[in-house]
Amino acid sequence: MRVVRPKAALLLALALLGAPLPARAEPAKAEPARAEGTLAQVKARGHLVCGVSPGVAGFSVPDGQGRWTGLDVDFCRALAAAIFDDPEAVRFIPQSSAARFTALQSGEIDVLARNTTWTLSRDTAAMNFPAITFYDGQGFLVRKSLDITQVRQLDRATICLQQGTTTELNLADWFRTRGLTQSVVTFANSEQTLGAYESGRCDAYSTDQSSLYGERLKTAHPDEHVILSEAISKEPFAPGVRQGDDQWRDIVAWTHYAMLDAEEAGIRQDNIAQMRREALSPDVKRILGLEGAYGARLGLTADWAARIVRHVGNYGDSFARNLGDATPLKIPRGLNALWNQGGLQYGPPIR
Ligand SMILES: N[C@@H](CCC(=O)N[C@@H](CS)C(=O)NCC(=O)O)C(=O)O
Repeated sequence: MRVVRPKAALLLALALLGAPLPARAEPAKAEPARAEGTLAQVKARGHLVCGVSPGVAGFSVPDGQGRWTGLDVDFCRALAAAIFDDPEAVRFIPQSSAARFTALQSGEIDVLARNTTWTLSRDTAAMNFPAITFYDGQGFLVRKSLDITQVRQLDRATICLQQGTTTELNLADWFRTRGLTQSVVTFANSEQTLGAYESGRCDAYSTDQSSLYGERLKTAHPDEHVILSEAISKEPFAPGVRQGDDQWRDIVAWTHYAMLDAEEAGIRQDNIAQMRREALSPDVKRILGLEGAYGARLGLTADWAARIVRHVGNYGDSFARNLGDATPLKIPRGLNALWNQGGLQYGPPIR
C-alpha cells in the first residue's frame, strides 16, 4: 500500500470538503495509488474490497452477524458477481464521511459505494464517478410540533449535520443566498448527529433525503417527526474509483448500466432462467451474453451481466428489496425510476 504524502493529503482533504485551496496550490490532484490494473488485483486477491457507509438504512447496514445489506452493498455484490460469479466475494470496510476518499486513494478499498455525491471538486481531486446509482437531494427532518412545512421557516434555527459532507456546504449557501441565518452544529457520524437532534439540541437534522427516511425510523417516536418535501440541492450518488484505470472505471459503470438495461428489458432475478431459455429479442440475448462478446471488452466473461441479475437482481429488484414499499423505508422511485417511466435512470445500450 502506498502512503499519500501529507501535503497532498491535506490539499486533497481541502478540495473534497470544497474549502478554498491555499494560494497558488495546484488542484489537489493526488497521485493515485496503484491506479492501473484494479481488476487484476481484485482477481488475484480473490475478492473485492468495497468501502461503504457504517450504517445508512437501505444503503449499507450490517446485521447482528455482520452480514451487510443495502443498495450500495448490492452494487458491490453485483461487481463481485460479474467478476467471480459469487456475490459473497466482497469484503466491506465501513468508511466515515471524512476518511472515505483517502481510503480509496491509498488503495485500502477498490471501490467506494457510500451514498457519496459526485461533485466537480471530488471528481478532479482524487477519483472518478463512473455512473449515478441514486439521484437524491438534501432534506430536513423536523419535529411535527414545530409546524414547519418549508425550509425557509428554519430561519434562525439550529441545524445538526455531519462533518465532511456536501450537506455542510449546501446549507450555508442556501441560507446565505436567501438572506436567512442559521447556526449549524456538526458531528463526526450520523449516530451523534441523530442523538443531538433527538435530545433537542437542534431544531432540524439535515442530510440526504434518502438517509432521513431511515434516521426518522431510528428516533424513539418516528410519528413525531417529518421529512420536509423540499430538497435544497442535487445529490447524485455515484460509486467512486481511483483515476487512471479505464478498465475498472468501465466495469463499475457497466455494472450499474447492466442492472438498468436488465430492468428495462424485463430480465429479473426471478425470471432470468426462463428469459435465458426463451431469449427472443436481440437486446435480451446481448445482455445475457448469448450474442456478441461484450463481456470480453470489459475483461469479464460473456455472461457477466447475467451473473449480476442471477445473484443480485436488476436495479428495480435491488431498489424494491432495500428501499421500496415492501421495506420500512418506503422510498418512492421518483428520479430513480427508469427514463421511460418518468425517471432519470438510463442505461446506455449493451451492444
Ligand atoms: N452525500 C453526502 C453525504 C454523505 C454522508 O456522509 N452522509 C452521512 C449522513 S447520513 C452518513 O453517511 N453517515 C453515516 C455515518 O456516519 O455512520 C456526501 O457525499 O457528502
